[in-house]
Amino acid sequence: MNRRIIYPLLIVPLLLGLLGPWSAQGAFVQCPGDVDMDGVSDDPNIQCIHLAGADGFARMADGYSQYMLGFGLVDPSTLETEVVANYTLKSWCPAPLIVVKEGHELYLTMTNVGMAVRTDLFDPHSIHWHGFPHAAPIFDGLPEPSPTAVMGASFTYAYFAAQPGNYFYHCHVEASEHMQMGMIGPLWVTPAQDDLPNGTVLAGGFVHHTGYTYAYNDGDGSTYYDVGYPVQLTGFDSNFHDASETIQPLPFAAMKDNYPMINGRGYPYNINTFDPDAMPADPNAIVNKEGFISQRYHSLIQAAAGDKILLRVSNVSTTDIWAITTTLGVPMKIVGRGAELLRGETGIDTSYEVQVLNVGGGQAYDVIVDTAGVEPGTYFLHTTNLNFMCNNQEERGGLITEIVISPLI
Ligand SMILES: [Cu+2]
Repeated sequence: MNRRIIYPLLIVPLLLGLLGPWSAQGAFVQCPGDVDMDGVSDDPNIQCIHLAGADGFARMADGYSQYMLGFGLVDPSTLETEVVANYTLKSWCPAPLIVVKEGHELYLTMTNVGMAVRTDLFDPHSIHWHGFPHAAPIFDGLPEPSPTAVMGASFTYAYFAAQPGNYFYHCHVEASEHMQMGMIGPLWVTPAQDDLPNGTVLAGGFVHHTGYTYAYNDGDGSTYYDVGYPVQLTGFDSNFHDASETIQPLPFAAMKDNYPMINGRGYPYNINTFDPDAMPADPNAIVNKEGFISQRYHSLIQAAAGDKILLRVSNVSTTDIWAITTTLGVPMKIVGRGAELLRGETGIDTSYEVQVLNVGGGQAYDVIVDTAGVEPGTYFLHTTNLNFMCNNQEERGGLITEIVISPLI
């Protein structure tokens, strides 16, 4: 069946899903192709993800405990009746990384499990896939044309991942508030070119081998990379977060990030590579005041000399433009912007190289750093906005991370 026919038909059963939570039976997950009912689709072209919209806490790199809102990842084996109870205060900072293959379908269920700290509030939440092409308004997450999940309710968003690229998603309800509070996560669509048959010769004579990965369907291997990393640039304004926690008027006009972060942690917390899933718990783990590991992604960039590093950069700050650079001594090659390969309509290569990349709020870039010729050692990726290399009053923190180049073995 043609997809144009499938999608209008899909909307009806998904809308019926809105009725589910009213029966107070707990979360309502819709995962097409889940034949054995384990929460995972048995159709290899369908990916199901269940997120909990919640409040919670994060640990700033100077030790300060910060109240936040966010999304947590729900284990698909969780009983629907236990999602609200088990995922209260389990928000992640940033929200879980979602990776989808081009051509696959993503069914993203979001259950609003309420706010344990702000029991006076009844805010709904939504998911907005920022930059998603051809979004159906009903799945776009804007509170005006789209449903939003009130506390206790679930909503399943359906997407066809037609276009590879570096995206992010966030709650669009009271967006400047809920985004400042932390409801933002990275979302990547990997290109079909990754799955070409071994030995396929691309333009210019580039030979694809099984396991090769690319940022885009470039047709010539120009976006090939060996290792890829998220670089989510953001910041928390602790005055705003504290006002939210203590039920004070929110200082929107005075919003000012004083905890700049990469992937939800300031430096040097962000180079701590503890395993968040280790059992027993990793003694180096960064835990929040609830004893929960909410900051699960480190930012230590590791590569072997000669590797091409793909940095999936996004700026999700509600207040700041960030500029980043590295001390590697090689330029950053910008191959993608706004989830689009940098090519003109005639196919002309419009990628470019910079030493400093300016990233505005809501922008996303695909950056390739070629370490050929770089001596093994430890280097820095950092902001050139010197005032943002801090964790509030503590200097030499914030928007800094390390790049470790190891010798080629
Ligand atoms: Cu929200």
